[in-house]
Amino acid sequence: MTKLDPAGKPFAAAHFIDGRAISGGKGAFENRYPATGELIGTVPAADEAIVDQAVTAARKALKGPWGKTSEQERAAVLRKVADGIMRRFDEFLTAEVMDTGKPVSLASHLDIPRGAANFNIFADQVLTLSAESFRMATPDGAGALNYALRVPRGVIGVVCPWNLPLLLMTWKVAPALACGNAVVVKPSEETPSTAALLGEVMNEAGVPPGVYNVVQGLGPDSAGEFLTRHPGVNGITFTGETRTGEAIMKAAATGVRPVSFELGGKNAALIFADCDLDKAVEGTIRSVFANCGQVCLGTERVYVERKLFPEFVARLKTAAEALRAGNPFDKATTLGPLISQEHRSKVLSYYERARKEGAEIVTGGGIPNLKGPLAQGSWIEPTIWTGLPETSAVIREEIFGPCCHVAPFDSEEEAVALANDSPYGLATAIWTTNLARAHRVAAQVEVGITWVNSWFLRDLRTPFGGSKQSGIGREGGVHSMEFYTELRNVCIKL
Ligand code: NAD
Ligand code: 6OD
Repeated sequence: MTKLDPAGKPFAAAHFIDGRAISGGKGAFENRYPATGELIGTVPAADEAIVDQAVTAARKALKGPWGKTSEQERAAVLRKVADGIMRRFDEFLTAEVMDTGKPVSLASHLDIPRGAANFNIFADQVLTLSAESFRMATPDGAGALNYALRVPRGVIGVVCPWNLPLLLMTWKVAPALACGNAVVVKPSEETPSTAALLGEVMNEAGVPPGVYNVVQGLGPDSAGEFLTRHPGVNGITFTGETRTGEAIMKAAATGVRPVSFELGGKNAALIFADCDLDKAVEGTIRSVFANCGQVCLGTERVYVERKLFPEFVARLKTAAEALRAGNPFDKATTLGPLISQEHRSKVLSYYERARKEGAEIVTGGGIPNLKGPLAQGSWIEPTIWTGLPETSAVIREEIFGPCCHVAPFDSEEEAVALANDSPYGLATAIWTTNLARAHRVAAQVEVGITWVNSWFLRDLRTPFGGSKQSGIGREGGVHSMEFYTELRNVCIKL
């Protein structure tokens, strides 16, 4: 047990198949606490046989009572799952913090409540789900009636990242189950625990065995690849890096399986001189540094109208330096570590690149000097640069760390052009008090999600997803239901 964990033994992650936690497969991988680097568990990695066992259990469940449930019955079960997460809040919180190192101040407000909220919103959605009908004329005058039936797709493969593990996994599992599918989840190898713990909650809520399954493992030549190329999987939903999405899309091509992808981003914030400065600084600090910058919607490019530029950079520096790194279980901690030493090396390589390319380092740029057990964790300084050319890899590539580059702009047109100059198109934050400008700019930025005077403010009924290389499809509200069901038209000659 780690010296920093006040809540007891971390949850031991395993596969969860047909209603039971099981181990086995091909070897195992380590689960480390990012704040200290301590080993907190050894997790079995699924081989092809384990993945096949999970997919077979899911197929069998679809043929059992689950396949005959009504929308009302499934909504009631989903609400029990939401209640189960809230009842075991502290266990989920400890497991998530131990896996990720994120501060409890964040996980207790975002990750765990959203895990429960995802089940409640899709319990609501499934009760109002409809499909169209059309009457048509026929030559004999009798006419015909068309109506569409909405049916579950079948077995959904759910491949998840490590940054918001419970939130992003349940964002897909909840609508998939609401629509009557069965799922096989592949959590990230960095964060195996909450998906396994959710298996216990599924049992407590009365979800039949085989409806919710979890296979642990890595990506290529491991559980991720075995799951996505398994012919018993009818659809794949994935959140993660764009390059991984390309590999999964190739796997899905065999058997022509549909995909829904939420991928990477290199998101811009546009700060106009007419903004409410306090709110713009506070919002930008959150969008750059929340979850130690490991949020796909996070800002890594900040563009500020020139006359506000010096003051905004100075305010951002002060606020970034006030972030408090420390024990994630301490409620006053506002900045956790990165997910792993490997990820820290990647982020540090961009810090080095920025230095070599002549960036002005406004703050940060290195590793903080933490004492005691934290000294072995994957900590990194929050970092702000200015002065790099827009062609720099630091400005073009997703870093996924607590850092941003700030550059000035002179006109609204220039701000829009800068925001759009990216292969990604996930999110933009616009800070202005000019409502006409807000509408004008929001209509021109090539992204799936635009926030005006806010960031990561989520109504779960709204379409969520990315343009360009940031994703395929939209999830959220009725859009999730579109992916997790198939429409079958019935034409009745009257
Ligand atoms: P990742 O792509 O490395 O891994 C995601 C998952 O895919 C893991 O479970 C991994 O094991 C699995 N995987 C890897 N290779 C695979 C393969 N060949 N076949 C099948 N599965 C494979 O992503 P990550 O590092 O876990 O997460 C960070 C990335 O996720 C960032 O790029 C971030 O922007 C993105 N992300 C996007 C969103 C969004 O909503 N658009 C949300 C969160 C994270
Ligand atoms: O809020 C959500 O539904 C969502 N998918 C958030 C994604 C955050 C990315 O890190």
